[in-house]
Amino acid sequence: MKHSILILSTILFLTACGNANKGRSVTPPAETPRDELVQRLFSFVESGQIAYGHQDDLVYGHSWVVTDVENDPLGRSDVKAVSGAYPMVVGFEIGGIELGWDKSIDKVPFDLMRRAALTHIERGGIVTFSWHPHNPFTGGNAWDVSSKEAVASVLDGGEKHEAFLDWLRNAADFFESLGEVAVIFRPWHENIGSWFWWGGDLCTAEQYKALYRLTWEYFTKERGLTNILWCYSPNGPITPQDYMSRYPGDDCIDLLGTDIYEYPGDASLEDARVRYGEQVREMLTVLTAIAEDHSKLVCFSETGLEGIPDMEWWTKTLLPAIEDFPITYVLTWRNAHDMPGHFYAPWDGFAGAEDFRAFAENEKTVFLNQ
Ligand code: BMA
Repeated sequence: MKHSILILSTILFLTACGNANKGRSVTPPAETPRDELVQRLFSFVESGQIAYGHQDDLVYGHSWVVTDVENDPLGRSDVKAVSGAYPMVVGFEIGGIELGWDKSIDKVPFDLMRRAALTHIERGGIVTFSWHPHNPFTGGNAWDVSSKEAVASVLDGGEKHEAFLDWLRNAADFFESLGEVAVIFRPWHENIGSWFWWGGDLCTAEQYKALYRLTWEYFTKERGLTNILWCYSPNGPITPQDYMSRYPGDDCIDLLGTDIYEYPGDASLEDARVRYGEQVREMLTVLTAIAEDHSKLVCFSETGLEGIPDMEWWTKTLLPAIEDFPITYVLTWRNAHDMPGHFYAPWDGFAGAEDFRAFAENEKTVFLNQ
């Protein structure tokens, strides 16, 4: 671990300052919101801690939803109701923005999302955005994998290229509207599996990389959106070769992530717990090694056990799986207010809340006390 920390200590200025400063061993002052966010993330690694994150935490929970877009104080949170603190990281989903919708695919008004993101940052928290854009070729949703032409069609020279640039413009407009704050963005995630139109069997590695780079170049070069930390987050567990096979490049990626869920299926909870622990440790070992080689930070970008039937999931499954790795944060998925069984964090009245409190109080984890 000491070794990892030493190597990771070089990441900060490599990421924040680019290669010009390669070899220096002092931390530069944070000059931009982006530098500051890199330093925040790095500080968790340095102290051997892992920030906790929850998707859509401030805009709805298991049995409530914010309806007053403009005036709600955004003080409610399932995580806070149980642990007394907000998650340090809050994730938001911008699917639907590409079509100019005023609400996301998870029915969160974008005006509310913007206000919640800025409120969370103002309170001292960190914000990450995911994106499940519609299929630009078929008109279906992100999960429409009926055509292998979708990715090719949006690349330069493809028949949907111009229309796709409009989609990117809509997404970039949203990020621009956040103002001078730094956030994490992890588009084109879970790309080794084949359940999204940009998945492993749906395009070649070169096409995938071109899609990611087109997005990054449009945001950074065309639009000057330089306060975004870009996360690459394939589904895991996969081999290092598979992970790197579609890696868009060191110049455009800041954070290496992975999405792994616990799926008990027909297995007993005990077997599922063991399998999940092995998968997560295997993948975080891979990520840590790649991160050292490429001077990047690591996050566990999505995880969870739907409905949390395991009353000790937090301290006996998740924590042991992640605690030995220098990851900046772990994010569990959303507590849908309109799907009672679709939750990945506890809520007020949930039977397994005690174990989550122990997780929150553990010295390894970082929450936002406000
Ligand atoms: C999935 C589910 C869906 C949701 C999607 C995007 O995992 O939670 O209900 O629409 O993520 O947030």
